[in-house]
Amino acid sequence: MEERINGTLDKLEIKKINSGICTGTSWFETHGPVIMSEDPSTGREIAAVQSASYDDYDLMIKGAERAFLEWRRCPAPKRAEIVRQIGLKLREYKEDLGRLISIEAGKILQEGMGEVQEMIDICDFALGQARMMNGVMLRSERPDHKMYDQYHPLGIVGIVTSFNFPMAVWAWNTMLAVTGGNVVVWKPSSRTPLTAVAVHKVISGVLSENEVPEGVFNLVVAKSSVLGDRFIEDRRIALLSITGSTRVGRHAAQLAGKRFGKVILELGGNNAALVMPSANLDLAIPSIVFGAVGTAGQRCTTTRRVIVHEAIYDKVKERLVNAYRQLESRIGNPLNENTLIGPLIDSAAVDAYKIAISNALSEGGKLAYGNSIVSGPGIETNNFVMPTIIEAQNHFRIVQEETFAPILYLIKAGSLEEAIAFNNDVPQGLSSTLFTTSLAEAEQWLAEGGSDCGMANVNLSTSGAEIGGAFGGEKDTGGGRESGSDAWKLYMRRQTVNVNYGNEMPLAQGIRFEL
Ligand code: UN1
Repeated sequence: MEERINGTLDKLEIKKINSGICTGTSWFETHGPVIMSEDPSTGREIAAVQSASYDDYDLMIKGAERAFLEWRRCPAPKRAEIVRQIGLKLREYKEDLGRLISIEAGKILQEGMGEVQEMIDICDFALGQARMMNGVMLRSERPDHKMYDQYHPLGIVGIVTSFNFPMAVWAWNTMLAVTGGNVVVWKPSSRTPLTAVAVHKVISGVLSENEVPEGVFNLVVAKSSVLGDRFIEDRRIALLSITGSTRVGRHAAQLAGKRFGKVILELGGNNAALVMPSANLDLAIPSIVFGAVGTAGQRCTTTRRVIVHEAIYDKVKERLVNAYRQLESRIGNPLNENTLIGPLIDSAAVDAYKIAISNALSEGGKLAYGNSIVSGPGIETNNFVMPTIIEAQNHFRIVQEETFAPILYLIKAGSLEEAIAFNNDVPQGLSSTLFTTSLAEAEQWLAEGGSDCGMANVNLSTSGAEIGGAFGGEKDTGGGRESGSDAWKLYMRRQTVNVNYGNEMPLAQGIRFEL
């Protein structure tokens, strides 16, 4: 195992101590504290990053400002040609990068590689989008006037990512932003800095071969105590895309709001799966299990609540518990092929798991399965937890919260209407799903009185969204959208253009103003 890890680090050119700033192909000498990255599965130190000081960051931003002036003049399809080549490089390094995600974030290899695939997919998406970043011709009410809208780049786009998707979220934002003519500054989670360093090593060849100006693709690894608020407050950052907890997002939105900074927020979820009596349980049960325990419950799209019609409640409970039993032998090192559930990211996450379970039980919840720290052969740290099912009620304080751990609350509902009301009766509004074979129920769920979430599914998991759709959610999830559909527009400055090609001065609204 140790050899395989070292092999991956070597291939990705991860050194013992790495610089915390990259501007494309150059790496700065950085002056902030050293951040050591640890493997959550083994507790072993992987490698370190010498993080950036504020002055290092400032220098980098000055370069990004200069790069923007050049990059914005490069035609979008030419910019996307770089993105296309990045996509090819990512294909080449898919397994290595996927393995590094497993090592540093603890995700199973399948999910690590799936994450790299998301990056490849968004490269392809952005490539197509490059020739379709269209505005529309609008109808002027005035003779000899032309009116249309067009989309210009904003400038520097700041991207703050979380440990649980340490590469893909950067790619969703970056590929659209740079195709649109922006430059990006990526601040990854301090818990997963090496994946960010590795991505930059992998793409640097493409950037140098194509003579992409330094300062278009920037990476800054910095402690939040050094750069957190100052990054958000920095007027030079035209748009901030932030993925993280609702608490972090609320704080950032308030700070950015003071300077009217644009933000895309992708915050906490509290995603429910509704199960109706007509549901195909052979499909529903594995979908719920994947949603609830995938990435050890550390996705913002993780299924946290199962809201089951009372007529099938006991059956669904029994089948879920049986499925969970089969998972016991599948918890372990995420690099092993047999593993379906890796570790939580750190001991604080394990504490949050324990506290949430104890709160749920003290509020009247009933443990149906789990509630233990996993130990045994091959388990080297206390970061592995047993996926847990608790019978609960929707209004429990703990059920209303997002705990980043594999805890599933089982909730009984008397009707579809009640189940929908429960789905919506939480502060968050990211993802949701309904299992049914009734067309009427499915349409009721998708109608304006149905799910209030940014994503509403029928007969598939709450997690594992494709990049082609707009990703994000409402309420405490922050309202942002990233990735597919027309999310590219959020990275652009919309400009409405009016041209008078006549010799008269007709005023809108028929106003007469004669000298
Ligand atoms: C996240 O957890 O921050 O839909 C992103 C999914 C993934 C992305 C999750 N495609 O589960």
